[in-house]
Amino acid sequence: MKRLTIQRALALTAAALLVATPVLVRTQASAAAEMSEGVLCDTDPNQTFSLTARDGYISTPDGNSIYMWSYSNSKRGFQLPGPTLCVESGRQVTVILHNSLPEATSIVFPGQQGVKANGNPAQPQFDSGGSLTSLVQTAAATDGSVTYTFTAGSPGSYLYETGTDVDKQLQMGLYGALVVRPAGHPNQVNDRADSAFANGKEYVYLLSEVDPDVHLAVERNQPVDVNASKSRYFMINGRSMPDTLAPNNAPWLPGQPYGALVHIKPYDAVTNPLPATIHYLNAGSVNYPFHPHGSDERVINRDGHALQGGSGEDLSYLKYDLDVGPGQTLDVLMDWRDVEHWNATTNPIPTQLPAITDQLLVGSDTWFSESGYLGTKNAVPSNLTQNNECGEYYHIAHSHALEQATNYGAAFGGMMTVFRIDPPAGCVSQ
Ligand SMILES: [Cu+2]
Repeated sequence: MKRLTIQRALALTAAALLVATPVLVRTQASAAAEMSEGVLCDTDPNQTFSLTARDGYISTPDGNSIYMWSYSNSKRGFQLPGPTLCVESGRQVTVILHNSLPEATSIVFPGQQGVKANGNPAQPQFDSGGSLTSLVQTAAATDGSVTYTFTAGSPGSYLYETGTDVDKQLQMGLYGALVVRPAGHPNQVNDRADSAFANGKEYVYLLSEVDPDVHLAVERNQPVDVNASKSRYFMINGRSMPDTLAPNNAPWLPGQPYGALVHIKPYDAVTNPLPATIHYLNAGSVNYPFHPHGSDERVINRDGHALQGGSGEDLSYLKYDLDVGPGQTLDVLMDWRDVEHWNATTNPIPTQLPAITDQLLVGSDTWFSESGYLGTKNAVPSNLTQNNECGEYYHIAHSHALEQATNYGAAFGGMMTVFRIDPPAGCVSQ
């Protein structure tokens, strides 16, 4: 199976919205070795990155193909979003931008101080008539380049994005994530010890949107009216549901290398004490009220700064709906706690679960394991396909602006993914 179908996404979401029971999803775990889960960082010992602004295409789950502009690692091909750059706080960062696009472009680093462009202070650019042409020095069209340097600021996540013709170029895809890590503490979000996260359980959710009409006009070299723009696709890491569930580097999404499936085990004070972390970044033009089901998340950073008082008081807070504003970043810690400890023999769920056929939109397949117990996988009716590996749970997570949870208006899709919770012992297929 090359791709999760809309039908499955629909069934998944319907199940998640209607019943507080586990639903099923097929992951691509059996695929090639380079596929993975969680953040994929570009790193460099000298914190020097060479990016090329180039064009390419992304695919959407409804079969569309959209012309994009984006930053890529100069040694690799087109990708959306730009590479996730991971650096250490307090050290110099160098970003060399090469431009292969037909117009000038640039990068701004919101939240970073003392940015220089070709050794001069980064500053707005004006034409001879005094009109603003760019928020920062540019790389000229077709083959220009510019080098930006700065000292990486406080630990947390930041956007990097175009500072030139921003309404158009941001819509076209010129954005990426910058993760600044605390010096000496790569497994903490910020300098606070209580921001530690579990090894390998770090996720970036770079949220954005696409109006395909704008992209078609740019591809055809026609005039663009960004004021008339209406976005139709809403994405996490350049992908829309159900492509968000596919692993990193899924070969059928060559220009969209970053997945968005959170994959964890329940909190346990001894065996799994640390939470996962998710970095939410909004590269779009409207609020994205991102809404994970199943558990709150603890917001510990906003715009790259720890939420704490002047004396280090903890000002983090639990939130069920994360309102990520345009240009904003939120870093959260999340875990999943088996609060009820339901157990089929020692602590059974005190109600009769309705039959599968009463709960789901049943076609030739299903997501449901026929069991509400974590780690238990019951048989499904003979006409249905069992997609559950080991009785794992799935919780839907999506934009609660429901038009953003669509692919060109078709529910359910868009800015949506799932959080997968495996049984405490891990996932052993039954
Ligand atoms: Cu919801």
